[in-house]
Amino acid sequence: MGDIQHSRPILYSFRRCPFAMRTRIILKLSDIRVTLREIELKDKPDSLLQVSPKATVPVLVLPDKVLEQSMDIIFWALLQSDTYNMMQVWNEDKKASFDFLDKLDNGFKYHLDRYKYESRYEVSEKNIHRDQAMAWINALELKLQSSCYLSGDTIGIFDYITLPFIRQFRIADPKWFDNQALPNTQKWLCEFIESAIFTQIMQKVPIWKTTNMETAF
Ligand SMILES: N[C@@H](CCC(=O)N[C@@H](CS)C(=O)NCC(=O)O)C(=O)O
Repeated sequence: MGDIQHSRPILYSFRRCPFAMRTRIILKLSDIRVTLREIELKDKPDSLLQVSPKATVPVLVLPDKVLEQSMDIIFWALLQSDTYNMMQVWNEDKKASFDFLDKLDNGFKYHLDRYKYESRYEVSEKNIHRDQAMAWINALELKLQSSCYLSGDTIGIFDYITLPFIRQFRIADPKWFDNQALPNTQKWLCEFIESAIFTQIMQKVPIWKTTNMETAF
């Protein structure tokens, strides 16, 4: 909480949403201050629906435009200030980068939802989706065998956009995940969960719609 500056961009966010998490990480690392409006997915505020009828989070409201996709917010933030030079590795092979993103946001996320939210989908297919998702994690494990991070020797954009989803995958069945032969992925995820940036972006904040309390983030 803190002194809210209304000239700041407004970020509609949901604490546990991996898309919103990755956006908050990059905003924080770019040192961009926003006014955070925490939402509940089941009870979205009208003002969010007005600026973004598709009604997913995150959404960033800027003076001249509304950014409705997590990666658009991330690219915008890194264009303002890329203190850790994160776009360099992204731009090295843009086609491969967008390919990676597609495998994460469409391929992996599809199976993750069907594994994690089994009550919404076919229960009998839960493990099929878990195994499909694992095929991609195994590819990450190989990559993490040859370099400390997905982005190379230092943590960067590929790690930050991916880690919140791997965390969610683990949470679906932590015991099972911890028993898999994924030493590099487990270490990488553990380091993230114990990091200062994770603590900062996961602080509990009041729901804006019900409390009228915005958060300086
Ligand atoms: N492609 C979007 C996906 C965002 C998304 O699907 N967010 C979920 C929460 S994790 C959401 O808002 N879902 C709407 C709902 O459940 O009503 C992005 O990258 O921002």
